[in-house]
Amino acid sequence: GSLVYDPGDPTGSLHVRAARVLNGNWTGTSTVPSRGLYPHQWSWDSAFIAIGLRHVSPLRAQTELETLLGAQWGDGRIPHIVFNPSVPLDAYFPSPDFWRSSTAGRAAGAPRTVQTSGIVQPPVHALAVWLVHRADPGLSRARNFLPRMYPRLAAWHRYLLHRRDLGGGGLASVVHPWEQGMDNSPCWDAPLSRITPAPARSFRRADLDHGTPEDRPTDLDYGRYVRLATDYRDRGYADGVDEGVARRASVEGGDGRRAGEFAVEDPAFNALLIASEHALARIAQELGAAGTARHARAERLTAALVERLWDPSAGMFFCRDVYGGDEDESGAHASERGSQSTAHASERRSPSGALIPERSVAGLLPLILPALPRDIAATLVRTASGRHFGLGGETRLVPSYDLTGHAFDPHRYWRGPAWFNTNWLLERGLRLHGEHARADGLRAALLDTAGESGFAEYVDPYTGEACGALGFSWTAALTLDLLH
Ligand code: 9YW
Repeated sequence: GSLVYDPGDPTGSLHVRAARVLNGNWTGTSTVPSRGLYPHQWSWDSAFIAIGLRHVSPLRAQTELETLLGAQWGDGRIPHIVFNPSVPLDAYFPSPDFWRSSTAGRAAGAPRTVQTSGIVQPPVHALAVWLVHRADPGLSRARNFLPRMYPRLAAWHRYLLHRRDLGGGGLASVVHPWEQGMDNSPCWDAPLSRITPAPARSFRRADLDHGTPEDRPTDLDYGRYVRLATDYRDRGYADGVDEGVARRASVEGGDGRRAGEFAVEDPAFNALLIASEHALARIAQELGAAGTARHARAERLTAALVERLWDPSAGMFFCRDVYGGDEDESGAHASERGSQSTAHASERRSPSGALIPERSVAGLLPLILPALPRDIAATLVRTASGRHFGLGGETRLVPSYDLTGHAFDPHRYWRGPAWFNTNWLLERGLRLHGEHARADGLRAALLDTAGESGFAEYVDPYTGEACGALGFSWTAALTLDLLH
């Protein structure tokens, strides 16, 4: 009811309409993802928003990122939500009184004045900072934008690559499905099934005031999200057993690193981290330092991504369930027990956990990486264009999940609908690897669908029918980026 513009207003060019959405969602210091459903600042949303906003206002784009990075924690983490203090507590769940960042997050260096969540989202930020700088280098230099952002981005990457290397193989793990950004992806079903849900009566979902329940995660999913977030908060948002404030002995594993019950290495999260590491190298060079060490690190991480998450028979990347695959209580890994065939050889080299055999769009997104081996890039393009995702054929936009998968639902959030940020990343990846015809087709479909759907949050991948919120910020922002 509090819309200050009509997101469905079809008058004006696509550019004018997209800019109008971003103006309507601007609060003065940042942009909300959507007026009704998401009334605060979200981390990866702000990065995508800034990438589009730079074409209409480089100053607002810089401010967007400065506001977010201003809420960074002392340990380097960038929180997934920065709360707007003027929004009523019951407008969004979980609210600041759930996360209690300034008290529960004190040991991890949470800010004292601004309230935030305690989990993170995909690290698109260095990439966004670099692209925003490039849009108006003069303004950027005049405002000292890069020198102010660089140390914060470096600390952010350090946090992810050190505190979050829970699998010990060099990649960052997410400790909650919300951290990866694709909240109810079927990839989380197996690792989540081990989590005891919080009772439904112990919390009240605010999202159902805005969305159709059929388009949203289920109550059972929510109970598990709440349990994981509560446990993380209650151990002071500590990531390793060594830094646990009030750690729970019952969840310590045999490898000495385990603090929580959920840890997943996700291909999209890590691909965005690697792309951002390349961007950080460019920022360092711009500031007069050598970027070579960072580029080299990004290449090593690309190799680790392939080593740990590539599944040659599926022709795409899978998630790794870091605490999965060890059914016996002692915590021994499957590959260390009995019957070892040659098929277990790769498991022995990367011993932690097991791959999750679910085809999510996340498993295609490493296509954005410049150092990806050529044969893997070619295989990803084939997989995207085949029956599981339908690029350039069966679907208008690439779905969030396997069209033939057991959990596919064309309307339920991250279990099938097509999203604009993931399709924008694929468009970039196709272009990077020389697939210009496919990239052009996807770009045209993105622009048509964004305009026709009223800049919807997500759409039916076959028909383009709007789902979720309208006037969604990253949809409008990435439309602007594709128009330039
Ligand atoms: C929620 C804001 C966020 C996105 C996530 C998306 C959703 C929040 O909205 O999560 O309450 O479910 O899954 O990726 O950042 O747009």
